[in-house]
Amino acid sequence: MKVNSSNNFNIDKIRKDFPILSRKVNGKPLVYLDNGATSQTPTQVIDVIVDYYSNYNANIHRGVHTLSQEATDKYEEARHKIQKHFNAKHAHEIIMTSGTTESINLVAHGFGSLLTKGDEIIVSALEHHSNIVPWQMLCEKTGATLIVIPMNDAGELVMGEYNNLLSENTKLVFVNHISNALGTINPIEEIIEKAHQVGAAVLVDGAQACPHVKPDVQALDVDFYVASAHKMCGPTGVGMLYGKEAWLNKLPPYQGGGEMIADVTFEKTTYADLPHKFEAGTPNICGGIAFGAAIDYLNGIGFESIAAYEHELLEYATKKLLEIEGLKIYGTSKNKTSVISFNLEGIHPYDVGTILDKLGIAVRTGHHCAQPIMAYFKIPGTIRASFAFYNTKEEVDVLVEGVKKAKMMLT
Ligand code: 7TS
Repeated sequence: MKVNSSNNFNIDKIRKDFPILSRKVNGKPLVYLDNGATSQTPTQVIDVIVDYYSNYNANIHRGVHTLSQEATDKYEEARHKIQKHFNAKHAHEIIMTSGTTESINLVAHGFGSLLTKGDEIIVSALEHHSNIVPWQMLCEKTGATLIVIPMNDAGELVMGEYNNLLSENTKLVFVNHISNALGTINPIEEIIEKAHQVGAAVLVDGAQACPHVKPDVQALDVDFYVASAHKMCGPTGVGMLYGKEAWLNKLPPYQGGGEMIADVTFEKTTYADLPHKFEAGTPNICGGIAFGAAIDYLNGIGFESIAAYEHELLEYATKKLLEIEGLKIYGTSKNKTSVISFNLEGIHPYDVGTILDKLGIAVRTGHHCAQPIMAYFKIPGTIRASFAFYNTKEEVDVLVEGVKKAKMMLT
């Protein structure tokens, strides 16, 4: 049995937790390297989903009956797990959402009533579209201006420029923790500290970071932090927004409806306390509970072990891929996670992705919802292999052979 150098990391045992990893695609063993898009789900989480629908499926926060109470208890237990995982001060600072995109839109909507003409929002050149478009919409609505921290050829933010962009007009800084397209880990500690010096709030998008690291929102002193369960071995359609209590109290509700009210008359409605003020309607109850189970699962493996193992995979894959002539990697920061975006000279990424799929290898090709990054490099897109802790060096070898084959077929 192989035991990795990282403590207690038993890759054979871990892979057995993921039933999907033993399926075949196009007659070949699946090599799943599209974890940046969505992660796979372990039996421990699948069992929780089956248990919910088999035993206590009911609406929450409203029934006196046993099933509703059981579902409510489990759902709130999941919120507490998320609170503990991110080290939020209060459970009511965790808002359950449908995912990162909704979390960002919730905050952007809230700032609609706080910003005016002349205010500035800073985003980074490394953002996913879901981190650009809501702020553009907010600027259109409020007259605020969107300003961008530039990047360099390694795919790193130019921090000197960031310092120059900050001013008393800066009201909000928005940056992802880790870039989905390049894997760059951004210096969020410094970004948060500098933004606070001019009185701006900071929202960090942790969608790509949370599968790899365990953020401590109090130590970071971040104002908002967002993530999606489906990139953390949980189900799709559920995610979280952490917000400092004071900020969440300041922002208006995002959606009106059931569950988010204290009192309703036709003349006036008063809103429920946190977190319910932001949780209108029936949520993804099963998803929320499964999100808690996914967090338990990841912590059971341990983030230090995950990071150490994934770093080995990254180094191994980078070295092997660079041996292929004409292969260029985009995103070469020393500070990056297990994502490799690359192209073969003169070959469209889509064509490579199609051949890899025939070989059972799942990668993402295209602009990765980060068109400004592709524009910077003047390319239509990349082939992106994004590794998780359940991938292996043998799978990297299959990828490398697949890329060689694709190159041969396409040149
Ligand atoms: N922010 C980042 C940094 C992301 O990578 C993604 C999804 C999102 C936000 C949106 O997350 P959602 O769960 O609300 O959809 N990124 C990707 C990707 O890289 N490939 O597919 C989805």
